[in-house]
Amino acid sequence: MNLLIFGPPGAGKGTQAARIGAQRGIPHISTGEMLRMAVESGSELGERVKAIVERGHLVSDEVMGELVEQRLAEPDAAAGFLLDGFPRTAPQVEILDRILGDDRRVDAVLMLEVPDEELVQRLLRRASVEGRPDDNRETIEERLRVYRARTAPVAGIYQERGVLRAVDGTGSIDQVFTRIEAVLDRAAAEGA
Ligand code: B4P
Repeated sequence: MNLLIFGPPGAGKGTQAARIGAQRGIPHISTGEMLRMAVESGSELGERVKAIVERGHLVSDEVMGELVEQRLAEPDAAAGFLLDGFPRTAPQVEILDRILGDDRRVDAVLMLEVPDEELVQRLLRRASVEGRPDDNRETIEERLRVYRARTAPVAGIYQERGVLRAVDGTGSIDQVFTRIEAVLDRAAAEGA
């Protein structure tokens, strides 16, 4: 299955994607993680994106498209993948369509729904545990603003294509995972 996981910052995308990927035997491809690794390694790409990510802004569609295209060309993604954090803008949807071409398509888009107050609490909690530079109150507000303005419209595109699957992202990590499994089993039964 070719899957996308979608939702606001702090909705649990990375958390759930790691489990889904392991359970279904498909690679979990997180664009946020790819960017953080580039920053940590001090590569030329890392130098270019560091300030953008730390301010909670979006890296350009062209750079993200190249990164995802290279990753999806690797052999482990041929039989299915779970993309986490991409596409994050309407132009990135078009880029993904082009990368997948006529032979591959997105089978289901999992959209995790969590109220804003809970998102902020989760990210502030993570800030105290992991110290990610983009997890501070000011940047979190900015990431939520960017999400509403630029990323939320992506859901409408996949809704129109009939592949969007909303999942309640509140409750424990196990509870959310159980809901996702049920949604994916249903999607598979419907021939996705
Ligand atoms: P991401 O890494 O995608 O950051 P995120 O939206 O915060 O999601 P993440 O997966 O890390 O967190 P999760 O919700 O799982 O992106 C980081 C940055 O990279 C972006 O701001 C942007 O600058 C850049 N970027 C990435 N992709 C891009 C693209 N395509 N185009 C342009 N720029 C791009 O979890 C959050 C916390 O909640 C965790 O601490 C987790 O433990 C906790 N949690 C999860 N589920 C929970 C639950 N059920 N109950 C309680 N806590 C829970």
